[in-house]
Amino acid sequence: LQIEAANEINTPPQKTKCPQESPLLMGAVKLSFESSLKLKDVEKDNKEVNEGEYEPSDCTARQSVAILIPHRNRERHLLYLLHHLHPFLQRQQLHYAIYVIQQAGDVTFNRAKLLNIGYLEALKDYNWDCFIFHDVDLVPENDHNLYVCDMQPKHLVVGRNVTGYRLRYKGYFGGVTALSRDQFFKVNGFSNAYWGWGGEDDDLRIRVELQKMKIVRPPADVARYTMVFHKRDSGNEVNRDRMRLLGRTPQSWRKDGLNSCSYKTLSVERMPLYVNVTVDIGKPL
Ligand code: UD2
Ligand code: MN
Repeated sequence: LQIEAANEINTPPQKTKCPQESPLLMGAVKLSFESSLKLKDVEKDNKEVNEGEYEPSDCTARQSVAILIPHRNRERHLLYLLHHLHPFLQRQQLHYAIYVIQQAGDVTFNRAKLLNIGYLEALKDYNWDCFIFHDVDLVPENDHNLYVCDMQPKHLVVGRNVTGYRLRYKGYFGGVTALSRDQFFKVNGFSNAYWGWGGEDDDLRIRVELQKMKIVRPPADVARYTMVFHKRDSGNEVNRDRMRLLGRTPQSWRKDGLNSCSYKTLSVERMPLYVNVTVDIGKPL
């Protein structure tokens, strides 16, 4: 009797695994982009988020997911994304954290390198199962578009409002993708060599294909996004070298990627709704 009593006191209430399908999902939701929205409001709406991280209180999440957002000078887009993404991820009953990887200075933007850095830095906090590589301006419209990793690398953006919700081209792998820790490691991450706009997403597709992996996509009716309107940023001009770079990916991927990603971390700020990692990534050779 005494032993049983002791057990009752010492055993914490067992959380069971969250269900295969979350009961909290709502399907397609109406998105709002209010110009009056403030960071303080979004913080108030998301009190359960702690330094960008959240886990369900009543069950154990099936995956731990790091959301990586490359960023410079798109504060408004970031605010809209945080506003929608936190409740969206919570309805999916995930253990997650949001990382914003901020390129310091005004040298040409390098989305892919920032995402490599996000992967490396996030793994210093926790052994995340899954990584979502996420443009700052894309807001998911339907929470059945699950932010988890599959057996194969996953492309989550089949359609966007601005392109009539159709896949841009066969093999398109831009915008938002989900790769497990191992899948991303296996392809040596992104190339670090793409400065400016374009090509880095196709390069990652080639890496995935070289590993005999196959890109999967959710059904078109759920893999839908609204892209907040924007023009091409200054400092992110079209990369004229991208076709040449894409031609040599099969030769270069082993030595250009996670294993050659050099940078200087300038700060890691643990904000209420995200971890802000500011980095000096150098400049094009
Ligand atoms: C497309 C792809 C994107 C990437 C890009 C080419 C889609 C939906 N997206 O985006 O994934 O492959 O082409 O590089 O197809 N950013 C900043 N500040 C800047 C510049 C870029 O924060 O000054 C970040 C931000 O997260 C942005 C992303 O980089 O969403 C991609 O840049 P973009 O939105 O200007 O390019 P876009 O929409 O053509
Ligand atoms: Mn965009």
